[in-house]
Amino acid sequence: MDQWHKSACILCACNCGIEVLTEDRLFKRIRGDKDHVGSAGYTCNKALRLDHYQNASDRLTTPLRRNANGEFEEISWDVAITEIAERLKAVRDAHGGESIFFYGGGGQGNHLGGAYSVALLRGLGAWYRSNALAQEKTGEFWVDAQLHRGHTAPDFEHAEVSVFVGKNPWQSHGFPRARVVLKEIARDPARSLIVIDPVRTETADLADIHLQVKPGTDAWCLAAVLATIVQEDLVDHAFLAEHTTDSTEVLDHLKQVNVAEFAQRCGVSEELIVKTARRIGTAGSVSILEDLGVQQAPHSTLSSYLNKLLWALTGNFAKQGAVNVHSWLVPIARHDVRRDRRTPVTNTPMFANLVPCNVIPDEILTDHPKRFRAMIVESANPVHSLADSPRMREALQALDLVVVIDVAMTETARLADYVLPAASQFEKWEATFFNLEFPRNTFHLRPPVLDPLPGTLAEAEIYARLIRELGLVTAEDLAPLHEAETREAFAQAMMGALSGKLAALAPFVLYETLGPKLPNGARSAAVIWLAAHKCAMTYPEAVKRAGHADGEALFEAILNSPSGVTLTLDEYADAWRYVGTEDNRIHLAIPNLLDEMRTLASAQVWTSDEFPFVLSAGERRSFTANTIMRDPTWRRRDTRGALRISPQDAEALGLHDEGTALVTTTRGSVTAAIEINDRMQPGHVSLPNGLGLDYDNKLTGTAPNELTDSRWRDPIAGTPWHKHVPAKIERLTA
Ligand SMILES: Nc1nc2c(c(=O)[nH]1)N[C@H]1C(S)=C(S)[C@@H](COP(=O)(O)OP(=O)(O)OC[C@H]3O[C@@H](n4cnc5c(=O)[nH]c(N)nc54)[C@H](O)[C@@H]3O)O[C@H]1N2
Ligand SMILES: Nc1nc2c(c(=O)[nH]1)N[C@H]1C(S)=C(S)[C@@H](COP(=O)(O)OP(=O)(O)OC[C@H]3O[C@@H](n4cnc5c(=O)[nH]c(N)nc54)[C@H](O)[C@@H]3O)O[C@H]1N2
Ligand code: SF4
Ligand SMILES: [Mo]
Repeated sequence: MDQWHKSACILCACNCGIEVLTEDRLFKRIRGDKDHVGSAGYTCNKALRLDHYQNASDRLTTPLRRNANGEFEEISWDVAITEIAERLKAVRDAHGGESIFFYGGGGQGNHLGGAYSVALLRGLGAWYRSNALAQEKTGEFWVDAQLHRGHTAPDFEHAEVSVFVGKNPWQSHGFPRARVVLKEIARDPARSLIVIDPVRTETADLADIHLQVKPGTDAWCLAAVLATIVQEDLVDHAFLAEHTTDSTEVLDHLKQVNVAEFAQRCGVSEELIVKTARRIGTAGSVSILEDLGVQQAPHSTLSSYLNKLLWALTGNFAKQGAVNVHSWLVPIARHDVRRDRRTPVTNTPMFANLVPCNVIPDEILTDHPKRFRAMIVESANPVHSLADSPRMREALQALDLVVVIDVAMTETARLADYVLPAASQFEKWEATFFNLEFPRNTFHLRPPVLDPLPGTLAEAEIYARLIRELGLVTAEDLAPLHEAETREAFAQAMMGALSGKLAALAPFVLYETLGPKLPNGARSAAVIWLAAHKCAMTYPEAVKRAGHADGEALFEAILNSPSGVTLTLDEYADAWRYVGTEDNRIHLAIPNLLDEMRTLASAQVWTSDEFPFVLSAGERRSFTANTIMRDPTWRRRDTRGALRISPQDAEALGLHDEGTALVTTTRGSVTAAIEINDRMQPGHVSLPNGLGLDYDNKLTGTAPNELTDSRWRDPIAGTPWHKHVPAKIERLTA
């Protein structure tokens, strides 16, 4: 029988609420969920195509083991769990738990399973982990930590001036109901949209000011805008005096910037720089969002810092329409300034406790005694998504053990020793911890739409089976928790458990004890119980204002709200409560970045006579979704995943639409279909993200990381320069 089910889209971090009409296991129709706390019925074009994820032909349905001939053979779950536990134990006993490295733990739509991975890792003594945040956001997290210790939320719905730096929200979203909000801003003559992007993007089409920088020159552009704000004295002195430290030092640095010179360096007229500075400097409220265009380009950490100085120097904080620090259910993006953790082989700093993605192969491909020996990959496809795919393949092959947990046979799974089939995100209880809003922060726990595909398991159950097999927790350990009859008694027993040896294994303990008592098979939601209690203890007033008396009430609300709940409701001044510095001020000076800004005066370029183009490898387009959608027929537009090139460059190279070109970098050569596109400026070409996947033994498009080099990375955060790859383009066919 046909039935509508509430769920969420899993293709980007917005996780818009959806309703799915099923027929047997098919997703017949999909529409926005009007009751959803975050999206209120909104979706983009992509959500409607989710059947291509759910019912893809390369779904895994049985555990696989690589045999002596290097081929996969099907094995039972029991054999898989026993053997993997044994081999993990062997690696731990020989080289220490820290030699077991974990990558992933959640994609755009699924973080619940990853919450249980922590218990397995701690139980094994494994400390090193990473995920995609360490190839985009860790530089920004580090800057946030220096400035205010929190993580900020923009408020484009109310901002008088909205600024996007290296971000194309029309395609990539990144905040709720993006297209509706962008159109509202564009229609309102009292509000302004400012876009900094070398490409005339769909967002730039709507903008009042488009600063069409040369690729990789944002630091010059941002410094010039900031310097104008300082030199024309548009800073908010009262805000600086009351709420910040070191402002004099920062203002002095910016006074010395030669605006005309920097404007020329980034390819934007001085007039437009000044116009931008005045608009930002005189606005009632300003919100700013940066993304991959700066985070995956040269000077990325410096650019993050300069972006944040834009709102800080103009006092656009803790008020409507401005930038605010938000609450967390689970802090996925926080760097602790008091800890200096480093990677074991290369001694590289780890921001937010994550191994920088670009150093991962260096931590494996070495004879250093502390190198990683085993790797567990869950909900990620690092062979495809990390810089330098050839080197990632080599690294995986050098490990003693690789275990991949995924729904599909991916490029990474193909190189594993064991592949474990996960239930899809519509076949289990699921949620993400992308709860990053202010003043109303929301969370959505989704019940399953379908039963699991036979042979698959939820990640929580996979980790639990491994922990049981390893014997990390005994029946006696769990007895007091099993005996608790009421939720109150359970809470007491759990608090006791958390102060003892079980603390590190808390997610597993909850899964085993509270989990089976939860209604409707919501066992893997058990870990949320602890998060809800922590949330209510950390932000008691904001949680009460959102309608939850305490942690228990919040947990109940989460369990019983298929369209999501409001976690915390704040007043704007509360943003200061989330600022974690000892003096509750924003600490403006970051000395090494101020030094880096000074070095901008001596011009730097990364292209050369041999590689004259800047290739942005991995652009978000109307039909890209990382590597979540593997079936190429989901794509209604840009079906070939074309290389976009300006008409001027195409003419000079003799390229034609529909033709192909050879793209060469220091790392390799690929052929790509050509699309001549006047949105591109001369000297800049772009390839879409997430293409070049092997589906039904057929490749479509170009895998961007066959062309990237892990050595091109931010010197501070170790994040890649995917948007700035020096390249050569040659004509192959007309
Ligand atoms: N459709 C779609 N949406 C997605 C995703 C997807 O795969 N497809 N992925 C999601 C994920 S994981 C993420 S992280 C976000 C990323 O979202 P975005 O960061 O918006 O995505 P990109 O298209 O990679 O890059 C943004 C912009 O950077 C510009 N750019 C390139 N070089 C430079 C430069 O030197 N300076 C500046 N200022 N800009 C530059 C590009 O022209 C592009 O418009 O998108 C999310 N949303
Ligand atoms: N060159 C270049 N490289 C890039 C980027 C770029 O712009 N250019 N962007 C980077 C960015 S910002 C990101 S976020 C990364 C994304 O890259 P990754 O972090 O590797 O993640 P995804 O491509 O989203 O892959 C998610 C994996 O999860 C699997 N999956 C889906 N549902 C489930 C489930 O329920 N359980 C399990 N166990 N698995 C599931 C999918 O099959 C897929 O293999 O790529 C990065 N790589
Ligand atoms: S891809 Fe579109 S529908 Fe899906 S979560 Fe993102 S914005 Fe919403
Ligand atoms: Mo991302």
